[in-house]
Amino acid sequence: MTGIKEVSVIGLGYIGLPTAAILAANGIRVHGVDVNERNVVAVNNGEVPFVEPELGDFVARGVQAGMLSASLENKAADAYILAVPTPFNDDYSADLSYIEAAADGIAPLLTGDELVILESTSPPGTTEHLTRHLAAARPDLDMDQLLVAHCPERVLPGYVMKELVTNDRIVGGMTPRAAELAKKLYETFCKAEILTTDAITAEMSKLVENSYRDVNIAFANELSTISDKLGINVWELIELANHHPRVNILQPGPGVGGHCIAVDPWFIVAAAPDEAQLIRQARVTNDAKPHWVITKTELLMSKADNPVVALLGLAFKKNIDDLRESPALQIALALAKKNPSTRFVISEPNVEVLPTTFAAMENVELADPADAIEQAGTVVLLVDHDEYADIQPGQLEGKQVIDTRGQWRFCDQGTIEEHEVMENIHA
Ligand code: SAJ
Repeated sequence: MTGIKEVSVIGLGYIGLPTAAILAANGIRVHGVDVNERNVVAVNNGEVPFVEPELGDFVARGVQAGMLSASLENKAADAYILAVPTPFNDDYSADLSYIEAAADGIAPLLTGDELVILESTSPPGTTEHLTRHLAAARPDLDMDQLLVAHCPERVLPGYVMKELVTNDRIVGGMTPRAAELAKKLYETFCKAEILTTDAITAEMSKLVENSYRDVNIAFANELSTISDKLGINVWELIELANHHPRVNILQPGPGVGGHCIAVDPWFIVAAAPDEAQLIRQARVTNDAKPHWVITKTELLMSKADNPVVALLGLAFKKNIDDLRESPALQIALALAKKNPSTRFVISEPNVEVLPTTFAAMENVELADPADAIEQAGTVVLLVDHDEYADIQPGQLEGKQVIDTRGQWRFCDQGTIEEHEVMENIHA
């Protein structure tokens, strides 16, 4: 038992809402707070304002059982979980204004011995900054009693409700007591190992995990451009190299999207600019990949018999509807803008209309994948959605093709210039 009966979760987004819902399912009364009225209304109706498998059931059950509610206003609780965004500024330093605003919201409610947990991915030192911010807002309180901890989220979008239970967690306390109490709270739903440490190590561990992945993807993306130059099929190359027992190269793609892997490494760079050379270069390499795909596509377009271009996928990764920070979207927008007289037929099976960023463009339309391919002389696969797995070599015959994800192994991303679909190459 934690002694914690009521928790307030500030920020009902991709992390806050699943955390609120799973706590509610495990006997904790949860009050969610969000600045967006749409989110608040949705939650109180037992609905989820975004796509995340299984979350809808949890929210509906929590609300029905009277264990989960939401509002625009903060409410006093035994523990507060802050799950608000930490975007970066133009100079790549972190924008802590959302954390500060959340702290300002709860400060008047504190009595002095509550647990305050920061879940937002944050630069090293942020939990301490939060503690000082609360202390400055409430000079009347004895801050030694206040228990502040950092417990970074590590769940993969699309698998959040499972990974909340099965992923190991790191809990870093400003004091050992804060870490222990936070650990007890997470034990109510997390069945994996919960490891305690200090706050700054927990902050760094989260950033390091995502940077590790970013560096590995940058290596794969660099291999894809090297392979292109040397006329090697990068997918086959990586598959072969990964047969070594100690090699595990990730997959190249059109770039790295999402709100985590493309952001978090910058927090390390900002904290240690002279030392974080490799981490910075990985960001630069991955950010350059969409431009490489754009150039490559334009080259293919100039060789195609038919001027229409099919772009397959806009999401930042497979089988999700999330278009934010998506390299596929970035590529599609840039191509359509740079080539106003070319018609782009776009497929994205997870959305019903094109995003408003395309609104002023008359040369784009949404279509299903088979239609898009049939109409086009150039086909660019940007996301490896399941819907594209069945596309047959025959459908691409005679077309210029670039497969940025290696979904169609019969296509060799490396030698696009002389590209003709190589039917039956693996037959
Ligand atoms: N990608 C590649 N090649 C790969 C793997 C991914 O190009 O081999 C691209 C994806 O297409 C996507 C981007 O990288 O554009 C990020 O996708 P992802 O699936 O690697 O990660 P996210 O951003 O969905 O979630 C990550 C996860 N972190 C790690 O795996 C270390 C997740 O566990 C974190 O909770 C999440 O970041 C977060 O919120 O920080």
